[in-house]
Amino acid sequence: MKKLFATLAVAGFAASMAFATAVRADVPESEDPIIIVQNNWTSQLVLSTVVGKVLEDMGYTVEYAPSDSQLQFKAIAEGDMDFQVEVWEGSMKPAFEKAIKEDGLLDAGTHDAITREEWWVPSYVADKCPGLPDWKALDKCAEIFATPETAPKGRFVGPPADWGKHYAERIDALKMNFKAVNVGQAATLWAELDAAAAKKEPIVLFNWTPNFIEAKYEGMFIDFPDPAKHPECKDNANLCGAPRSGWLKKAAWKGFPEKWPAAWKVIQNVNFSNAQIAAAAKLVDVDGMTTEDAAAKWIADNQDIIAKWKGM
Ligand code: TMO
Repeated sequence: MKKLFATLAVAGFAASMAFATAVRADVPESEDPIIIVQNNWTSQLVLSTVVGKVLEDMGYTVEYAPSDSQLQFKAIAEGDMDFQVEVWEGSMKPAFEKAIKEDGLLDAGTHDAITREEWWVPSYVADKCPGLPDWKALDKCAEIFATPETAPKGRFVGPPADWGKHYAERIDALKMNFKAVNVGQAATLWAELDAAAAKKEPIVLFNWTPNFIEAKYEGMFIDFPDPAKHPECKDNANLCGAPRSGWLKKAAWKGFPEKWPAAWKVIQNVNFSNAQIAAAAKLVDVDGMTTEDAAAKWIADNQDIIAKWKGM
């Protein structure tokens, strides 16, 4: 009897050890680095660092790699990189969906945030151009947006090329009186906007929401034909604007769930709202923090949310 008890006790002890091992020593399930993609706009940089810090805190090795917004999806599908935190419908849907279909990229879930990426004007422009935000009204006023480079056509200040938007093609398809002049990086968009706003000069530029701009300037997106109401835009997207209520998703390498199961749970749970994304961008673009400091502050301010991601 004594012996049986001792045997049971040992078995029980061994079982509880095994349980403790399962909970703790399993993470990280692999020491290989989880490579998180960094793109070239602020909220993505801050929030990818937030996710990286959370995974590091769990014991994972994290590395960051810059990538192009269009080419990244195939690269993630092929395992060159493992996770991308902000996939925007308005600019990335075709490349994202192609990589899912052809290369086995994983859709790692949808954020609560509702997004829009579109031509945008600060509010004072509406006084100089009646009928906004309708695109035809904008087109009638094209000349007030002209610069020496584009006159007599209006200048549209377009995004960096890798955001995948071909506004020259939309301008052609809709026979608009504009010329697209693309910037090389996001900071140039905001420099152009600041310079124009200081003198209340007309400007129309690429912008998106959620973004820090909404904390700094009032303005409006231009309403192009709504793709939700124009089926012909399925065949020729250039005849329509971007989706007015777009999704925001996450993308991951197909081997992620098996290689790092606990991290996979976390990245599936990662879910940002419009306000959280705008706030992340504002910490850097308005408050002047570094990406690193902004991510640390975001984490300090959102402990309850991070506990939820971890299933705690
Ligand atoms: C992809 N972006 C949010 C910059 O439009």
